[in-house]
Amino acid sequence: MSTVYTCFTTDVLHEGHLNIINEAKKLGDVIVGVLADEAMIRFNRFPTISFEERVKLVESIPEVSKVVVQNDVHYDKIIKELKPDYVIHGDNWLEGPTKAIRDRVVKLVGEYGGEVVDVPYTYNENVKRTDDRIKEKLMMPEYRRKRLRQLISMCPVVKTIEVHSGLTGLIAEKTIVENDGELSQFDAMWISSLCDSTAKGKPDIELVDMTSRFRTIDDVMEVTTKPIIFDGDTGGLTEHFVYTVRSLERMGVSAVIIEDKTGLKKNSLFGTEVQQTQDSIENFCAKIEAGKKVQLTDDFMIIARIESLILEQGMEDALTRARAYVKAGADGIMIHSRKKDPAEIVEFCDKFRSEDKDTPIVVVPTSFNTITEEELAEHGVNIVIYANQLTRSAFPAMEQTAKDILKYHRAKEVDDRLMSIKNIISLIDEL
Ligand code: SPV
Ligand code: MG
Repeated sequence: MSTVYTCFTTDVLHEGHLNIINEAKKLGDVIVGVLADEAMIRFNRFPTISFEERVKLVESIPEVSKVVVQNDVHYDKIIKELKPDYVIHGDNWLEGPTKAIRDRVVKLVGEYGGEVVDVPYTYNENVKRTDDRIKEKLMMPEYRRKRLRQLISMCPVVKTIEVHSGLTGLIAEKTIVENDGELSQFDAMWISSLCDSTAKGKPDIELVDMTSRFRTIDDVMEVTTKPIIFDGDTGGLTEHFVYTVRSLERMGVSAVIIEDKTGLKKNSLFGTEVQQTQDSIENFCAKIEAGKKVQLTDDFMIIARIESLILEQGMEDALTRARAYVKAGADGIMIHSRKKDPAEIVEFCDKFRSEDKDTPIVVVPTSFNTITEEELAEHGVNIVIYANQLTRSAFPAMEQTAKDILKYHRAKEVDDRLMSIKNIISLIDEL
């Protein structure tokens, strides 16, 4: 009897999956791989039910003879173990980033005379409704909020990109690339105070008020499912911060990062070139404690950001503050630096990790941009935030277009570098 292998990356079975199983059954004994949690995340399919529940779901299909775990989006290990006569999949993997997965499967099964079977992908109203329902579920506050903690425990490093609108949210949500056979995408989104203010043409001095910042969060949430880390600046007065925590938590934001500065806050990348005052350890701890006290779920995180290296107060001061903030209840530590050389960040992470193995560390490698995510993770970093690169790439492109239209008195000369009208109108999903 021939064996047929297929892998499911889903939480809900619909007729498309059952069609694949039926086609598989015609070819032989059906073995189904259930993709493990971490691989589901890499694949942009964040699980809404547990791995065990997904296994049970597949086991309930009568035509399936055996269910196995597939740990990686690539089939290499499982194919080497099972040597199936056929690997069957929807023909949607003939193009796009998943083509790399298919190419590897074709090569592997070819080595022992196996075959890849591409079944026409089922796409109809029912299937679309099921897909939409999973997406809607992931958008709900209770799912989105806890997703950051889940990611921290499941991924070596949580890759986070700045967003400040529905459009940038869509880029964070949908961009997925295939690089040397590996799929890569962003895990989370950062609502930067710098970029949220810049998008409004305002300075990054806590001038854009919370109502407006919440409006940005809402715009992003309307069109995305990924978890949100909110840049809470100084958190403001402790008496105000507690309300911010409640609002963010209720909206489904996963974390707020507050920095230990007081008075008129300026952007950290100015460093000591402008007047900035660091808060006392005592005051800042009281703010963290107050925030933790009002929070209603265990999911929400208050992350304390240390400005000692930015304000040239030294490594010892940074470490002393980290210890105190964790003791006050901080769920994570963000350490910031504006040096080009990542050495002081690495030193902080190594020293902090030698005494605290668990508290998540967050970094924003804007200045120290030569160090890779993998290297940062080796030093104990859990979350890497690309805090302003989308804004900084969009601005010069728009400015150049404006200049050229003024120069040529028409838009023909700029047209080649623009997104086509067809693409821009199909960028946005319709319900
Ligand atoms: C932001 O993105 O607003 C930040 C990070 O706070 S930084 O601009 O580097 O201070
Ligand atoms: Mg900021």
